[in-house]
Amino acid sequence: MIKFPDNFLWGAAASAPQTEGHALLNGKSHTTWDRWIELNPEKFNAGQGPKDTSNVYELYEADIKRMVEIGMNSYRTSISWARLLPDGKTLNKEAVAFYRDYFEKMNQAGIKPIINLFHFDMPWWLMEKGGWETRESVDAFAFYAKTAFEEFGDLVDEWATFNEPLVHIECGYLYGFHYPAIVDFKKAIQVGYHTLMAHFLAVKAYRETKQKGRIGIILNVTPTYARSEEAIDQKAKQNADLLIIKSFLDPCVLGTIPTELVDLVNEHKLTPITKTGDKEIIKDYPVDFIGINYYQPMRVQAPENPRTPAVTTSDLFAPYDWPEKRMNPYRGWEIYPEALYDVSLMMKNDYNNIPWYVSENGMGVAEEERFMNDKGIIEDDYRIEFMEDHLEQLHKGIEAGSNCFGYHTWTFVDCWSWLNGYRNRYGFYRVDLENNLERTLKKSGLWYKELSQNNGFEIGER
Ligand code: BGP
Repeated sequence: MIKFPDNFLWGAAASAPQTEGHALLNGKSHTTWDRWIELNPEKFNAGQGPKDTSNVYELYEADIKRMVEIGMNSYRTSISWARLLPDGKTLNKEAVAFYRDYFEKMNQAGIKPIINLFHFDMPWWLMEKGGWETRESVDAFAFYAKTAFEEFGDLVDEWATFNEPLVHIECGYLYGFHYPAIVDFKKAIQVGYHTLMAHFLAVKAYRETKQKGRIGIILNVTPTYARSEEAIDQKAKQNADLLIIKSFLDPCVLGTIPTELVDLVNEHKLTPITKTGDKEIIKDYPVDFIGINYYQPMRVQAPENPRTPAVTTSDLFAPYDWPEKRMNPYRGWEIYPEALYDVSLMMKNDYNNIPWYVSENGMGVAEEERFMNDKGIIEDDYRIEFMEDHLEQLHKGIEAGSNCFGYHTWTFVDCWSWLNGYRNRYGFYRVDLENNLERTLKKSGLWYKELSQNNGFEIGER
């Protein structure tokens, strides 16, 4: 039997844009997602957009009961910036009432809310001005963060500023999966820098408004694995570590942007515009904890024909396709639980053993109705196996002294996923799109209940 530390957080994560629905109702203004589907519906799987998400706006009370039913003691979701402050300045009273009731009901049910401020959902009014490309976005975000702390700080003890900031940077400015879907490395770095400063000004606002809880950031990082020990592959690893791992972890935890990263960015003529005083803010406002979303490892090799200055990240490090990899074929992601042990050690050894938790881990599978038994329950043993394998590695990391305080899965109820719509399902509860968004428990939900009740599980039982 492996046992996790006392008071371990067992729960799941989601986000406002992926669950709330009511995307253009109740005073909410457009985000980039709401606008993008109007402009380019063909980009979205089955034309499914944020309007079609699982209607938590109306169903949250019943959903909270479902959380309790499967033994969750915590839940992360986000506030929608465009709902709380539709024009960036004016408070939407209806949104305040909605979120207050949502968070209050969670607390009453013994579900600790962990509330995140930004999950890829840039308000359209700000995007029209350049979004994270402009410094204005940093101040606008700080105002939003301060408003959220003031409105909900009495109900929420755990806050996060951003979910996976690298994703809106890479997917929006390098890889084409998020609006504005352009390829511009220099803009990507500027967007990254402004995101980082927005994070810091939010933490500053948190400290200045003297909140009672903790604030952190959710990052998708793991150690990088290089193809070989050869110098060229190691150089690629070093570049990836700087851009993907250390770019946020170092300033957020250690209070500095690594000099090697500054040199790399300067060498490739990607230097962002900064402001006097930024360095001091970075030094003065470290986070209290880190959330780590982990799905797949990052494997790299030396790029074949790198350009200088680099035009995109593949000029600095190329993806490496490890021949021995195990795959989740639906999502196209490698399954490598061992990385959770490595990340535990990385947090312990390189980041002062700061408190951290697994803020997302899970397995997206398409057409899950194939696995439905005659009682209508989806027998998702693959998901249970996936999570047990990861938990075993995490447990090893905790035994080695890493300061991990919880494990959240992605996700609780099947949810909408950006361009992929409802193709891949991740939930402990199935959502029936044809039948009023009805939720049905999957086998993994029952397993999770047992896991959290026992605060552990029997290895090799299955
Ligand atoms: C993470 C995001 C989530 C979620 C998840 C699953 O990167 O934080 O928003 O979507 O990945 O990935 P996907 O939905 O792309 O299958």
